[in-house]
Amino acid sequence: MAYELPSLPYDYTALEPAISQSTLEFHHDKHHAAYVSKYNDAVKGTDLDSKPLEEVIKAIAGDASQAGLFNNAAQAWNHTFYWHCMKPNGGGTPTGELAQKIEADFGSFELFVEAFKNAGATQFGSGWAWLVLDGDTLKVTKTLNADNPLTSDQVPLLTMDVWEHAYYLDYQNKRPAYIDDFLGKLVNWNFVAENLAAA
Ligand code: MN3
Repeated sequence: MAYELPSLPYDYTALEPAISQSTLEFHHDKHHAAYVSKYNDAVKGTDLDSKPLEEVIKAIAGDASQAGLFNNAAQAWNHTFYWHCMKPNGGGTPTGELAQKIEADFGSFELFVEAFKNAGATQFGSGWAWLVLDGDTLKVTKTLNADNPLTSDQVPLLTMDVWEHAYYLDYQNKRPAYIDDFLGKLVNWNFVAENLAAA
């Protein structure tokens, strides 16, 4: 049961100028596609082949003998989730239950922003910044390389890719500028609110 590379939920030019068509073409059609393809090759013929991606990720997390399969499974999942975390004319502030929960758990939206920017900027090397629901509490976390919060029993609500391939064509070494645009112009708060409501 091959996992199919999902299409982007918007056009390749939809996030310009914050994220260029060229970045989305390389990031989705080359990087994400490669993770999916390598995952399918690695899972084929194993007893995990019939399982959904989330279950495979949870089943083999921390198993050093399955590191290759895990990395490609998690990167396939992370990227699909990441595309939905952005939208054209995104950014701004969340509303409703999500806004109240962020205020309650971080003190204010500004303090959440500070924590999320800090997580993205201080992830040394490649990885991801996340907003997760951990038990009943919202938390900001960061993970290295392919790791994701599903393996810590946390519910991912929002993620930002901070691998260089996510921003280098548009921002070169200026990761903080990419992070500012991600929060200010790209975040799809409706998607984040849906994830919280479903958690
Ligand atoms: Mn990436």
